[in-house]
Amino acid sequence: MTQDKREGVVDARGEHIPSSELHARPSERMRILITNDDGIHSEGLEVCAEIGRALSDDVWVIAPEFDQSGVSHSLSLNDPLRLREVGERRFAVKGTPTDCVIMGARHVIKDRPPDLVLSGVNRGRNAGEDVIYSGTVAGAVEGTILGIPSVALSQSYKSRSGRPPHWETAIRFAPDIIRRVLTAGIPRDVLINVNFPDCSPAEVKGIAVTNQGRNRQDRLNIDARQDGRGNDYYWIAYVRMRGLPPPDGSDISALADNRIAVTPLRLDMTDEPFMTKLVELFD
Ligand SMILES: [Mn+2]
Repeated sequence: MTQDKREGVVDARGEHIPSSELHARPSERMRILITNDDGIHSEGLEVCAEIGRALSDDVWVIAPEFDQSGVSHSLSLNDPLRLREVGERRFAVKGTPTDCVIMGARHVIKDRPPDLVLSGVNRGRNAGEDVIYSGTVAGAVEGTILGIPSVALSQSYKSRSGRPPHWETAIRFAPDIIRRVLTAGIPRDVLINVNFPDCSPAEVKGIAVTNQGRNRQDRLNIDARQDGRGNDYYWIAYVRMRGLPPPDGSDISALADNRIAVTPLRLDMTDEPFMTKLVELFD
């Protein structure tokens, strides 16, 4: 995106987006709300706070008490939200990432709501259909619904590798990516999903603007087991997939190529081409 006489921006297709359609530009002293889905004690949350502090000194952390990975956009309606102050500008909420963003923007810092929501950094990528299940992405979706520019951050890593994620890769590249995206301006009802590849900063091959890809459908399985008393129980299990995906402009193929995947996502999930067909069908 390029700036257009401060009246708006021109997007990648050369279309002009007026300023009224854009979120607020980064201010001198941005107020940043940090949340995640891995919980208040997760390493990635500290990584995200560090990324936030590289952008501003007004950083607030409001994150779930417990791991909320896979909760997607859950909203707690049947249980009370418990808010616990765990430090300066730092709170834990017994709830979901969505709850945390609402608690932040509408309660904890409602006197001056955040200029930016950062959600993550997730332990593991959120690419392809992961986006649908992801509590990390949901945190950024909620910020977007509330009219706040929002970015989801995820660090790819192989959970079975036995070594920690390359957090240094997210720390090294996230602040500049966020700064550049905010300067260009994020269209209203759009959020940015950033995935960092599973490699050291030196091995990163570049930044790719990507679409949301497709994971292999057969990778989710049920792992049936028995407990100590012979009763059946089950885990939803991911099956390891072999082979690299073909280069198709997606987040998944960019990550396989050690590139950072930057994907703009829309709140509006309407499929326009099929909508046109449906209109003909019901005409
Ligand atoms: Mn997670």
